[in-house]
This record gives sequence, C-alpha cells and structure tokens, in this order.
Amino acid sequence: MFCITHKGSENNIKNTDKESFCATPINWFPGHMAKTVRKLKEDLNLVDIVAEVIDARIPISSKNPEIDFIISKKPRFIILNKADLADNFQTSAWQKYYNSINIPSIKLNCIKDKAMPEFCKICQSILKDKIEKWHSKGMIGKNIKVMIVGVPNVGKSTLINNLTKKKRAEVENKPGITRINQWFSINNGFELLDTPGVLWPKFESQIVSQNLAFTGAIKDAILDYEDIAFHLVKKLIKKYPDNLTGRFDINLLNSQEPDTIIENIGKKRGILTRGGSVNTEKISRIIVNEFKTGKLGKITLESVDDVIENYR
Ligand SMILES: Nc1nc2c(ncn2[C@@H]2O[C@H](COP(=O)(O)OP(=O)(O)OP(=O)(O)O)[C@@H](O)[C@H]2O)c(=O)[nH]1
Ligand SMILES: [Mg+2]
Repeated sequence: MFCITHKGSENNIKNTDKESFCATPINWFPGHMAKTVRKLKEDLNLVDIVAEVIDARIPISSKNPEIDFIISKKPRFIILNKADLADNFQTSAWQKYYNSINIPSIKLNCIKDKAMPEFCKICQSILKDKIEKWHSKGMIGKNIKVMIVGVPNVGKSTLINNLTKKKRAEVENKPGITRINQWFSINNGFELLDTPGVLWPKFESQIVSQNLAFTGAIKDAILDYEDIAFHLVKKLIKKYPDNLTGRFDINLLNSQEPDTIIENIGKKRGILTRGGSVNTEKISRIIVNEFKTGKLGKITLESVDDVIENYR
C-alpha cells in the first residue's frame, strides 16, 4: 500500500526549522469530517476506483495519510490539481516520482483544462482487466464508478463540474463546502461520487498545518494570519525569493527577518493603521491571499526531495 507518511515529519521534511514547531498548533477536524470518514469507508464498496485529488503546490501536506488506510487495496490514482498555480518543473518531478512507485497520476487545472480525456484514459487503463471481464460477461457499456476524495478546497467539486460540463456540484473558495457524499452521472460511461474534504484529527507537524493554511484547506476563522504570513514569507525567502521581491517590489537584504519583510511590504502598499504604523494583520492577509490565488507566480512548496519515508 502506498502512503506518504507524515509521521515524525520533523525528520521527513528537510530544512525543518524548530521555530515552526513552537507556534500554536492548528487543528481543524469538525464533526462532519469524522462522519465523512465513516461514509467513505461504507461507500468504497460501491465504486471501482478512487481518484485522490491533491494540491500540486503541496503534494506532501495535502495528502491525507488516513485516506491510504481507507482506500486500502482499491484501484486508485492521484490528480495533482491546481497545476496552474504550481511550479511546472516540480509538478513534472512529482509525476516522475509517482510513476517510479507505480502510482498513476495526472496533473490538471480544473478551471481551464478539459479534464475528461485524461481522466477517462487513466481510469480505463487502470481498470483494463476489470473492463475486459465485464465485456466477457456481456456487460458492455457498464459505467465506471469513481470516488473523488481529498482534503478540503483542493478542487474535488470543480473537477466534477468540469467532467460533467455543468455547474452541478457546489464550489466556493473556502474549505468545507461539500457536506455529504453525492453521486453525479454523466453520459460517457462514468458515475462520480463527490465527497466532503477531510483532514485528520491531529497534524503531526506545524509544517503540514501551515502548508494547508497557506493553500486554503483550513477554515479561515481559526487562523492567525500574522503567524501564517510569517511562515509563508520565511519559506518564500528560501525557495522563491524572486517571486517575493518581484511581486512586492522589495529588496531582500542579508539576514532580514520575515517580520521586517512583511513590514516593508506593508509600507510599500500603504497598508497602515490610523496611527501611521503598518497594519500587520491586514498586510499578512494580503500576502497569504496573493499567494493562494497565484499572484506571486507558480510556486511549489514541497519537492520530491522533501520525501524521505514515503510509502510502504
Ligand atoms: N487555480 C485553480 N483553482 C482551482 C482549481 N480547481 C479548483 N479551484 C478553485 O478552488 C476552490 C475550491 O474548489 P472546490 O471544488 O469547491 O474544492 P473542494 O475540494 O470540492 O472543497 P470542499 O468541498 O470544501 O472539500 C474554488 O475557488 C475553485 O475555483 C484549479 O485547478 N486551479
Ligand atoms: Mg466540494
């Protein structure tokens, strides 16, 4: 069985910084998620294959380790979604990685791409033997039933609407929109089961919870944006400094701390309080939101090199 484990992520993610583990832990596991996990297990018997949607910007953190246990031996593949917001080079590296461990994957921009050709091809190829069996029993044209799973806000319902070519599933840019499992039939041989996004009860590391917060998988109301922006800027200084300086028109001086950089961005943008100091809450939200929506460019925060213990 495949899984990228988050266990002891302090060791699994390189360049870990102890500071990250001192911050207040973020955890978000509302009641409907616990219910969803139970329902996913029940409904697994009804489907032929599982499509796990992950966020191409954070392939490790957006992979719920519990989903591996729920799916168990069911045929499955991975969709690296929001590929339009991710670094193309890194997305290709992730696909090569999945290929090397025999996990089929596709990358998608569910807003712009026509998802059906790739989706159809990958399902048919994985289920080739099963489909041949159906044919030999005279079951020609039997629908392939696909369960779509993933963490909140990753684009599961957008994928369904893309595949059905209609706005049938509810979509919004905040996590926790889909609340129940819901079937969607389409004419070209598929039945799709949309499911609510699920996280897991306790994140093992702050890096995972921060990554989920940067990309919008965690409910806004529980986030401390100043803390989130601090860690995001810190990551960007290390991994994508040019995107940071380019977007905000700032210079990065040696040994500049993230909070000084946030302050400078606030000054540049004129985001000030009545007293004339930088409104750090407001500028922090702006920075995180501009990252989320791709205004800082195509960025991937987790690379294949960050995986140490990856499957068993
Ligand atoms: N840029 C970009 N945005 C996307 C893509 N796919 C989905 N989105 C956006 O992501 C947000 C969340 O999409 P949903 O389809 O509601 O996500 P979900 O996984 O169903 O979320 P839950 O139902 O809360 O679990 C929406 O604003 C979508 O427009 C994509 O490929 N690229
Ligand atoms: Mg949804």
